[in-house]
Amino acid sequence: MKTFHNPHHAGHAGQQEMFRGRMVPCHEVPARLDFVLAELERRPLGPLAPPTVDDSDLGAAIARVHDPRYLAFLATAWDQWVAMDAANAQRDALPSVWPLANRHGFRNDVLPRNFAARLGLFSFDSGSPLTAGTWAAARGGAACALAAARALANGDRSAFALSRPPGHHAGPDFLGGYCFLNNAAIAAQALREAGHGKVAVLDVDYHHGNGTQTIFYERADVFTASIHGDPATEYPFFLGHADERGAGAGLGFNLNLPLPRGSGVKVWRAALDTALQAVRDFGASALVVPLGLDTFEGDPISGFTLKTGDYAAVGAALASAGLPTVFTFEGGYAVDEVGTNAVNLLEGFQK
Ligand code: SP5
Ligand code: ZN
Repeated sequence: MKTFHNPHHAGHAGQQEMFRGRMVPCHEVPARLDFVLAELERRPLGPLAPPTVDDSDLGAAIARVHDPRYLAFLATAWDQWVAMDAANAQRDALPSVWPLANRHGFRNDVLPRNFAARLGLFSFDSGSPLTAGTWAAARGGAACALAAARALANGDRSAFALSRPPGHHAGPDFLGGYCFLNNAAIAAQALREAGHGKVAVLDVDYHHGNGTQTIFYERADVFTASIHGDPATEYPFFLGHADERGAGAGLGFNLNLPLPRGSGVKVWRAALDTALQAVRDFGASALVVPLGLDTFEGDPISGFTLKTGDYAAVGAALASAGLPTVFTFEGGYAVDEVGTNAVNLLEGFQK
């Protein structure tokens, strides 16, 4: 399979995230991607290249899944942050105030004149620093997703969008969970437009793909499934429960498979079989897999116990769906092992 890697990823390098009342070093660091690249050099899956998509195509593909007001904010957020105070150029932007969306009549139709308020309006956590290079990196990641979808349209069986920042927590008009643009959703939408009538997204990151779920929640043409830590105890907490099945025309086209923290490979693989059966029943002709490796036992912020030796079989199980497949790189914070685990899975898929 071809791998598209994002040459702008390292420009997004947050310093710190908020955790339990303190600022701690970011988990989502450039070295994550470098470890995957290094492993791909040792064990190539196929050609490796930066994405070549033209700027206006890319802008259009992004605008198919994100709101214009959010994109206008994100494109200039860094400049707005620095305009607020020149000293901000040395610091990342993090939100500290949020509307209670859909509750108590809080408004989200009025764009606040204060930057901190705008940042809060378009985000849901204080763990996702916005830096000078964030927009270029996020756009480069989206370009990888679009290039991967196009590779499938040109007949490739699979493609890997090796991008960071990750994407599956980013919604139509919100960032969070280290994510800014939803690469998996961009790939899924591009596959729809390339002629696939039904596309499935099967999210295997430890965390619920709340952004992707939200983007497609009322649609019957994109089936979304996610296997993740139970939001009753695990991030992102406010979405990802089993009773969220879609709405309107999309009712029945979202499947959440929350598992207790501490779950091991046996339970996880059973959930994967359930999700794969649902993808078959849906009748998708293409698949997008938001590929998080934070199900790994050594992950510092997650709670499943999959082992390095388990991932090849996960890849083989995903291949058993028999569908053209785009993988997007999502979480996985055991930096030293993330490359081995990712390539194990992708090799298992390709065998
Ligand atoms: C893409 C992705 O995997 N995003 C995950 C975002 C998780 N952010 C919240 C992390 C909270 C960390 N808490 C555990 C720290 C233990 N030392
Ligand atoms: Zn994750």
